[in-house]
Amino acid sequence: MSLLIKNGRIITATDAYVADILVEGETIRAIGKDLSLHADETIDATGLLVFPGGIDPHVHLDMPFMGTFSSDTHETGTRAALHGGTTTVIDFVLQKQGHSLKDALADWNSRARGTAVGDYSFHMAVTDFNENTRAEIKHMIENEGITSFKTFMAYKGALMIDDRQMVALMQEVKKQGGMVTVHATNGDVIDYLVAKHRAEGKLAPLYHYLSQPEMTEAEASGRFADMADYTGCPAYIVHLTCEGALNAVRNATRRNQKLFVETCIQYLILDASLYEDDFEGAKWVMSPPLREKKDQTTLWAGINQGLVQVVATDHCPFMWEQKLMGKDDFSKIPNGHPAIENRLELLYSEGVHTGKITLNKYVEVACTNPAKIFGLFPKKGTIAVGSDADLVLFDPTEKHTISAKTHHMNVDYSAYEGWEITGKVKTVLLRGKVVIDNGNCLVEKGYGKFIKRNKVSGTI
Ligand code: DUC
Ligand code: ZN
Ligand code: ZN
Ligand code: ZN
Repeated sequence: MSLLIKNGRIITATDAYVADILVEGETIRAIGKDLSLHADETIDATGLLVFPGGIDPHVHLDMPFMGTFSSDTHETGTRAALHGGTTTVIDFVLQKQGHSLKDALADWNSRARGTAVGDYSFHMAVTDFNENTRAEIKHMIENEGITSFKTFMAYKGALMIDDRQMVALMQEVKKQGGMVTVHATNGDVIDYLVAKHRAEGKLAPLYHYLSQPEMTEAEASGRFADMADYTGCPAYIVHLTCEGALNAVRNATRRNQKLFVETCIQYLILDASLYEDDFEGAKWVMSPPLREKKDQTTLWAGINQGLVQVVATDHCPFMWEQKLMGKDDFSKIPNGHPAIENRLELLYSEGVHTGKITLNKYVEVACTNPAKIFGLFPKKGTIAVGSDADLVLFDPTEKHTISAKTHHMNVDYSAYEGWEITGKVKTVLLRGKVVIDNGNCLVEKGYGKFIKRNKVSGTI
């Protein structure tokens, strides 16, 4: 089966030019001007931009968390991702403290295999690093294609590891050719502030925000960077939100360290004023919380300076009824918000359309860098001969409005309800097949494949 995409404006992290793309089977066979090759089907992309399929390296699908499960399954979450132009996601397997990584992986495989609609991979969250876990790291990297290991410096008692475990994990992961990633906030300080606010009867969502001040993130980011530098382990900070944390990273770049930074779309475009409005603010209760306008400015600048390499989502949706678990106590509101479907269109509309970032930068942070950093490149993350034909045909002028009434995520509200967007995903190809056409999903559950990742070098 072959497919010719004619006359689209191809955008990669470095180039922008009008050309044709010949897709044969699952991969790109040729790219060129006015290709006069035979194809079984032709798509006219005149006037459209052609991006590589988006890669969201930070999503939580069907995840047990805070006494419930995130509401998107691997089926609904990856299908919604495809609607929004994201063809590959990296989801998190959570080790249970006292149990093995192997058991955790089996658990996630049983829910994702044969269910996902879009392609996916896993990070392994190490929540209990001991001699048994140590022996499993090599197996994960060499045999399972899982080359990144997530850690939490918060959520004590469930997910958090201490610094002793962190340094030991980093040494082992470095030895085996992997990367350590981190949720970098100071869990002890946060736990103290949560307890203090609760004791004072301050129970509204606003106090979720006030229990995680910028300092808690800046301190942990700096501490993590120092440990990574000491061990020489390639490292990655997920969902960095604020100026203080980015300044800690600036210090790390001075010593030429292999440290990458991800922010998420919400931290670029939403701010903490959303918490002022009674319980409605629960829609944006996530960790870390939304920050200030000055932090948005810092993050956009960080993207342009190359200090922030990735824009992800931390997609972790909960139904409104689940959010209501915390209606009398902010500390019981499940943390997370839905964005897997909206990331690319929001980043285009708020970033490229407003002139904050270039089209090339857009592709770099949403597609190419996640692929390079996490060992998916050049199979994924770019438009090149031999790469998977994961492509997004995008109309840069079409306007539309985000709403829970029309989104495809399994969640009954939108964190961006009523947002007017310029630019729309029209057609999406995943491994050579048209999976989304004008709002319709053309493949069934099970089309998505688990993608084994390569070892990481810590360079891009
Ligand atoms: N933060 C969230 O908001 N949700 C999932 C986990 C996390 O760290
Ligand atoms: Zn849609
Ligand atoms: Zn996190
Ligand atoms: Zn997360």
